Amino acid sequence: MSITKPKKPKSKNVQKPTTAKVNALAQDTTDATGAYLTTNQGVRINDNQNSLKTGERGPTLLEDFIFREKITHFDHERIPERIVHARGAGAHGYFQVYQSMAQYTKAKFLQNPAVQTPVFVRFSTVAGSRGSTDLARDVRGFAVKFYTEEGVYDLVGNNIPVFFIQDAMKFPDLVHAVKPEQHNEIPQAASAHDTFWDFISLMPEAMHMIMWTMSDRAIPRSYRMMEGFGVHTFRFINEKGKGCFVKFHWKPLLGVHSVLWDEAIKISGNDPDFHRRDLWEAIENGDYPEFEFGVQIVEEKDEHKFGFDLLDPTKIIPEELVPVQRIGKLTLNRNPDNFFAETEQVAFHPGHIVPGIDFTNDPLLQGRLFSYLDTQLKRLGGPNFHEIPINRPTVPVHNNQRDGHMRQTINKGRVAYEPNTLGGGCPFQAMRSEGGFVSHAERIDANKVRARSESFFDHFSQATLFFNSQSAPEQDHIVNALRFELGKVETPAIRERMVFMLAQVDKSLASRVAEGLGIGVPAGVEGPLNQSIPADGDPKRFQPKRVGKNVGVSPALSMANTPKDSIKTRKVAVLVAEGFDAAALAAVKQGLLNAGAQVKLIAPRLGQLKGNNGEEVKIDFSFLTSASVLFDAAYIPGGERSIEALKGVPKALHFINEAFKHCKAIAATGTAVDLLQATYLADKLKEANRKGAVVVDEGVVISRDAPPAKVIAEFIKAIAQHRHWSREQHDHVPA
Ligand code: HDE
Repeated sequence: MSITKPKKPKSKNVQKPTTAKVNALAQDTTDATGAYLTTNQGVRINDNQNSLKTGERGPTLLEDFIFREKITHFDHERIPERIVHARGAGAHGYFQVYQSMAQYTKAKFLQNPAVQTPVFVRFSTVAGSRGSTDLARDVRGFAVKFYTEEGVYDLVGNNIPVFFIQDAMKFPDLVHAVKPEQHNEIPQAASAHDTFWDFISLMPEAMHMIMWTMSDRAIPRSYRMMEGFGVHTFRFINEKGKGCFVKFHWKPLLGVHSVLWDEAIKISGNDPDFHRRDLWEAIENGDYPEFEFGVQIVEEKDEHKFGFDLLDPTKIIPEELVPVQRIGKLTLNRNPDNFFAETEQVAFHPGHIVPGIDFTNDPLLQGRLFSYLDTQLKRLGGPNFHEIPINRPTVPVHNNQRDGHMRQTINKGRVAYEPNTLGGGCPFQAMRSEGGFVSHAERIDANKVRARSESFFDHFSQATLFFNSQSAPEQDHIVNALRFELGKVETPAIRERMVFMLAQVDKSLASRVAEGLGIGVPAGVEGPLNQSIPADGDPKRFQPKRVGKNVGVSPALSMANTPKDSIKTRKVAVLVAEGFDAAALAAVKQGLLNAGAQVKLIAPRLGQLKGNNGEEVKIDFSFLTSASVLFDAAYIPGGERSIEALKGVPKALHFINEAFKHCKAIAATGTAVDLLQATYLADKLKEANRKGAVVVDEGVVISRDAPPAKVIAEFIKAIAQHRHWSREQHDHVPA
């Protein structure tokens, strides 16, 4: 067999990059330019197949600098993964403010609506390793790097507005508890195990966060459909030096949506990259994810007017108390060119702030300010991680920091100190009026203590507020999540202590979880309720205290109230076999595409299939390479041969039953109605045979002979609802 040798590019065809095009660090011209293989020193390689040996059968020589460079680089291809938030996906984009926020902050990127500030965003899970599933029940990281004209600003937030702990001192304990257990490194990317619940059951301050992580918020449908929060209270500082408190929010324009737990575990097997792929594909398709930037502003004089402490990261400011003002928009419009160079090496740090933004004394935030710099030193190998392209500010850096591992900058001249005369005094300090950063001069007059303020001790009111604010299906899902998680706990005493803790949040919640675990709600627990107490601390003082009895309801906390007016980017599966009703498929597909959805054809096999008009269509997935859990809705067009064929495909029936079980919109037209007879939707068919009828029943749209327009309109309405939870009450599908 002869192998044709690729032609060497003629030198005139080789594109020589112009100086202007060359980014100093992007020296690595890509394959297509006809470049030669070189060492990292630029020496051209003649033999990339054989190492240097003493004779053909002899030992390899230490002298082989080409081999040694290649293998050494390979050996070091993996850097330590992030200890938390290891699994993530990133995207580039830009941020634009809607109107000047000068009244509150002097931050330049929040002044001029005409300015687009470049950003890089990284979404992540927390507990799992880099290769773990996207659909773990977990908090999602939502970290935004703004490359502002005043330097880099990082807003390193989560998709849940509160945190498990109040003081950074407890973070290593929390993470050790949730990570795989130390003796056998099990389970991966899951909180459903003894050590996590052991720790949580002793820490009442975690209960508010637990309500969120056990809710569907912890299994989002997409990174594009979740909120983001700065969590801590920060400060805005205006030109006059006046400060106010601020909480940051990201509101997805597609609404806030989640999947069911049963789907999450099935998606994890079918497509562990589900969220990463979803983000990537949306951007490739031009469906740019958009999030509005929201702020809740509290004047300094109002610091103590709430029943909780603004510095306590286990508390929200209910939106009904302080409305979220939407002040700008984030658009993600470009995928990274290289996952490692950008998404993996990006280094976020809550301490990267710009003039106009400042910290508060939230003890969790204060601890983070140390941790993130420290972690980058280890993870990225030294103090020069800011020189990695993704981490570089878009404005010049001038300082007297020098040397260290992997230094890229070649600092010229003799001066690396300040003050100096030999360097003309440069670089100079910047006056406040020149954009010099000045910390907010908060007055502090206090003793040096290790302590926690009693204003932090109401651990249950907002947990109750969250639970009370959920719709009935959302509450059911929390109960089921806790039954699952605690059901995986092996130590009975931990389950009991947790159920007792839940009883402090809501009695019905505790008794429903207890019932699922086959235990009662204990009347008390051994030892104080809160066991996170200093050695000399008085357990009585550390007991949780509820402030006020009636916590009320906050509608903004329920995903049931999220906007449901669009099917943009939703994925609709169309189930077909040879002989499908081509006219119906074409009409419904066009209707869905016009509304912004995506349509994929699924059939018993891949390749091309003929419709009943003889025309061929390309099949996107076979039943083997796809699953209902990867879609938002399903449509089955008629066509006698197609339906007869699908009746004999168990996976097709399973697909429909499973989509039905997961409360998704389903439409069927023409003879497809007969296929539904063999599924759990059979109940919905009674009316379907009436001439011209369109049955619309809890997200199921069926018609034997109605005009397509009618079906399409109803189907679109049904998909926009995201899910039809009422079905959970009566349709019990063993799929
Ligand atoms: Fe983090 N966190 N964290 N965290 N965190 C890290 O920094 C830490 C906390 C968050 O996509 C680490 O670069 C401490 C709250 C995100 O690269 C590390 C404490 C919130 C990301 C670290 C917290 C976050 C991290 C690991 C308690 C929401 C991923 C790798 C005091 C407001 C950023 C790294 C990315 C990453 C420490 C708590 C968000 C070890 C000590 C609260 C989104 O430095």
